Amino acid sequence: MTYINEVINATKDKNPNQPQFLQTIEEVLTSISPAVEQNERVLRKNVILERLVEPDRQIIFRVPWMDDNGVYHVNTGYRVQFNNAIGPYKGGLRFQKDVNLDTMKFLAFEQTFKNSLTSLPMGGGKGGSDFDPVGKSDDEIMRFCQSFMTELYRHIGPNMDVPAGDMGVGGREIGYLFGQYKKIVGDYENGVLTGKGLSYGGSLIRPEATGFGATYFLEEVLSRKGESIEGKTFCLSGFGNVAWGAAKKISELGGKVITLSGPDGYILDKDGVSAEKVDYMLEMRASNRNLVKDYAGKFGCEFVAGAKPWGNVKADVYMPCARQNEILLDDAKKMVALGVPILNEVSNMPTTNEALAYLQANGVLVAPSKAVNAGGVATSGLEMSQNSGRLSWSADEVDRQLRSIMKGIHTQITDALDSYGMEYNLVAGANLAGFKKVADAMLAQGIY
Ligand code: 2IT
Repeated sequence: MTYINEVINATKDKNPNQPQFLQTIEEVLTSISPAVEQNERVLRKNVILERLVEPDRQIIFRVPWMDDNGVYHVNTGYRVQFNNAIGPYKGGLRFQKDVNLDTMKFLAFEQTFKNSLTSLPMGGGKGGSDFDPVGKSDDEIMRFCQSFMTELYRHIGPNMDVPAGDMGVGGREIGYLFGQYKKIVGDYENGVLTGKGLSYGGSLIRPEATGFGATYFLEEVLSRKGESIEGKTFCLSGFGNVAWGAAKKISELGGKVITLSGPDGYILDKDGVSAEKVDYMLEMRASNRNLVKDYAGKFGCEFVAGAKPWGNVKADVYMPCARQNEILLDDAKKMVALGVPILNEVSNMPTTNEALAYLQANGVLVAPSKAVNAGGVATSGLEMSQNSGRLSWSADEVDRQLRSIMKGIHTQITDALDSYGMEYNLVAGANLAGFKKVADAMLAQGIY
């Protein structure tokens, strides 16, 4: 049995109830086989793959909080510190009702490779809670964040572990989390969290960064074919922060976003989501209703209940911006039948492994999320740099660096593929490039 298969099998035996974690392990490890085969003796001796699939630390804690009626509740909090070979643990916090340890481990593992691709010194971590923010009042959100931080503070720090937002955690939540951290710790260490408000150490362009970066990455992919965003149609899912940034940049560059989605279904806006419609997405998120049909009500377009756009709406590019595993094998089949040529994954792991294999076998160009959405965490890295230097850069400066980082990620991928004599496969290339830096750092630092 190959080294990779041994490690995949052992990981399966050890984590039988963690399908999402196993999904990403299988996807990543199988695609780095050219690198592993080339250096197998050294990697084996140093148990690199075994160490790569075992988180450094998994913290699980109780989060009690009081609702507005004086009733107490208890949720579970998590922080998985996966790998700090190349820098302090870095990654978002997700508040969503179906979050569990499996979700946290898959996200933290992905984050390790993604952060490596940004070229900035950040290790991989992820955290969150099964707290459901939908329908909660502002005061309830604040009390939950305070309770969450009352435990988390002892595990994080500007040089140790730097959380940020993810689903259910935006600027408001980061503000409450930071306030509580500062109250407990005393020092004004604003580099402990990213995604902060501008008045207390946040970075311009961080809110837009994931969606902007995803669009810049796509520009690199398209430019290889002599194409651009202009005149193309896009199906997006979600309507949160990430979809908002993408819609804003795509419409600025002359593309047309024709779908958004929510847990209730999707909207089809043939005129395109642009200008004030993009701004309205922010209101939809702030309302805490979590319904996309509000958009159709406001702008008078079509709303399709209980469905996703995948395979139902034809477009030049699909950009899932909602959550993991939203494109299943059936969706992939319909997508191929419709003739959609490009899948630019923005949400983390939006495609199942079966769907991914089908798309790639049928000529769909898939750009993987760990490259495409890396602009979010990269700009968090730029926020950390500004905090360390006690500086704040202009929007143009941050945007320029973000663009150059996204271009650099694409170059790293093509360089990695070239070095193994492989054709243009962005999924394999991203994993190979992400792996190389982390593995080199682990080898250099010895077994610990
Ligand atoms: O999935 C992600 O990369 C994020 N949620 C952003 C993490 C960060 O630290 O900015």
